[in-house]
Amino acid sequence: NIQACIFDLDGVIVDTAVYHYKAWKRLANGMGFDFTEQQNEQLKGVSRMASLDLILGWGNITNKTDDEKEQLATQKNEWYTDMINTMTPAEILPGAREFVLSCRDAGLKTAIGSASKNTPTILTRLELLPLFDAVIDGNSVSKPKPDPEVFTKGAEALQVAAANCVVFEDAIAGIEAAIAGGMKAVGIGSPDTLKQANLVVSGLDKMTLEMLEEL
Ligand code: B16
Ligand code: MG
Repeated sequence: NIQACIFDLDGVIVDTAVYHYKAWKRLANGMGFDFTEQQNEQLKGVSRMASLDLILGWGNITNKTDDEKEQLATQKNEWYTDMINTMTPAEILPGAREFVLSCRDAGLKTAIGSASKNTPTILTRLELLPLFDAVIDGNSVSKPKPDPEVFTKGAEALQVAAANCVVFEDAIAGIEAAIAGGMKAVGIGSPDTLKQANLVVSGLDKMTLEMLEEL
């Protein structure tokens, strides 16, 4: 009874996490500290300002005003957008384009549900915009994952009931958001991390339409 597939962007369709990491690392290094790739895992699916708060905490930096935080986030985003502005369709993760196309061929609706305000740029660079019936992103939601808002708005835009939607997510907060919204959740990554998901695969290249029927 699955009628719609809603895809997270970063970590599911494309690996922008490496670019986010480079930009945040440069920002942290400029303030005199560093953080690990493992800490970077905690930033996945987390909004820009919430990510900054986590990073400042790791550096024990407690004296930034809201204005200064705004400037830091803007600086990071400039470095980040410099990198994503040169992305090409070759950077689409294995099987992602093919799986979305097979969903559409089978008559399922497709949408993007991402925390990123850079979603339109990324989808344009990857030439993927025509593959989605709706795009809900960081520009159109007020409550970050694990709040289900981004996916609930996606289901509404597609005019499909939540129970008939499946969400594909690489972040724990994203899986929680899908479940909280009354949807099925497929984790992209490791079953040890994404415990709440109905099913976990290593990537969309391992996903088939038959697997949707068993959710
Ligand atoms: P931006 P997703 C998330 O995208 C990223 O995983 C997260 O690392 C990032 O901080 C967030 O978008 C906001 O991105 O700074 O571009 O608005 O995984 O929800 O597609
Ligand atoms: Mg993600």
